[in-house]
Amino acid sequence: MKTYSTISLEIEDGIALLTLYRPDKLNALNAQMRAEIADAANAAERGARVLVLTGAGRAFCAGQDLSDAGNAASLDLERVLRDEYVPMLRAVSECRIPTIAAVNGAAAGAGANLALAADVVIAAHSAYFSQAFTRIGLMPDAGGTYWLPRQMGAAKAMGAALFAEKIPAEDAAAWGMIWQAVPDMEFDAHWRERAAHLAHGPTEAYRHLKSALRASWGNDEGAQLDLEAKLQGACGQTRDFKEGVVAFLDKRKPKFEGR
Ligand code: LHQ
Repeated sequence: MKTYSTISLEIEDGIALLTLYRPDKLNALNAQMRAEIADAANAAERGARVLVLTGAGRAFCAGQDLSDAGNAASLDLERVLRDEYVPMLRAVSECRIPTIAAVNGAAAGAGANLALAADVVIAAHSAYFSQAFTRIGLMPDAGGTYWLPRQMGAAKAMGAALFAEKIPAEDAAAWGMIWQAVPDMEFDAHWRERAAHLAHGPTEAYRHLKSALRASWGNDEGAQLDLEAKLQGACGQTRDFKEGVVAFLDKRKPKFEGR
């Protein structure tokens, strides 16, 4: 397994666990970390059946490292976003296996939006999300203007972006921004159980449902029905579908192999 300097990646029992590992900086993103996250997400896609992103220490990720290269204000933001953030975000959002962001603490700026790039966000009750950007004179980036209105509606998205307040995990869940907020004591066991569930699921069906749900934003009903037919046709060719039906008829739990 490759070693990284700003993250760790462990793959076990079909679960790839990517831990952001700069705890003294609240896992703020520097250039090295962006490249390593992209690389690790690609490796996870090849070697696991689910990818989990989490943070070491008390935060998930505090967004752009504002002390990077001396001072983030001297960065060419457009270049950094295009060349470094986009590949990282797309490696997560377009990952062919299910992705979970296990948000253990603060998720601010690009750190919040990195979490939103995952398929499922599970947050500890003590965690929070902040579109911190306007506090430093920026607008949301790293996919925030794409995901926020889609996940929690235009009104909440606009408020979150303009006020840049901390949104507690439970509010984030109530507003539809994330999948679930769970008590701190249960958080670790909970996301591990969810990850194991997906790691033993019908991986091809997950892959197709992800692309269908994503495509729905740009499709009309007819196009979407057509896409569903095509992708369900592909699901129907898998061993997991056959196993699912046989297991149902045998009244037992299916044993999915992910193909
Ligand atoms: C940090 C950071 C950090 C460096 C905490 N950087 N050290 C994209 C393109 C390119 C450039 C521009 O930006 C973007 C997108 C973005 O992400 S912009 C938004 C960047 N992020 C932020 O503005 C959030 C900054 N951080 C905070 O507001 C706070 O740290 C939060 C609210 C996350 C947590 O507050 P506290 O729990 O009170 O912790 P703290 O502020 O004391 O931080 C602990 C340490 O972590 C501290 O270092 P120190 O040496 O004093 O212990 C901070 O300086 C460091 N840290 N965030 N983004």
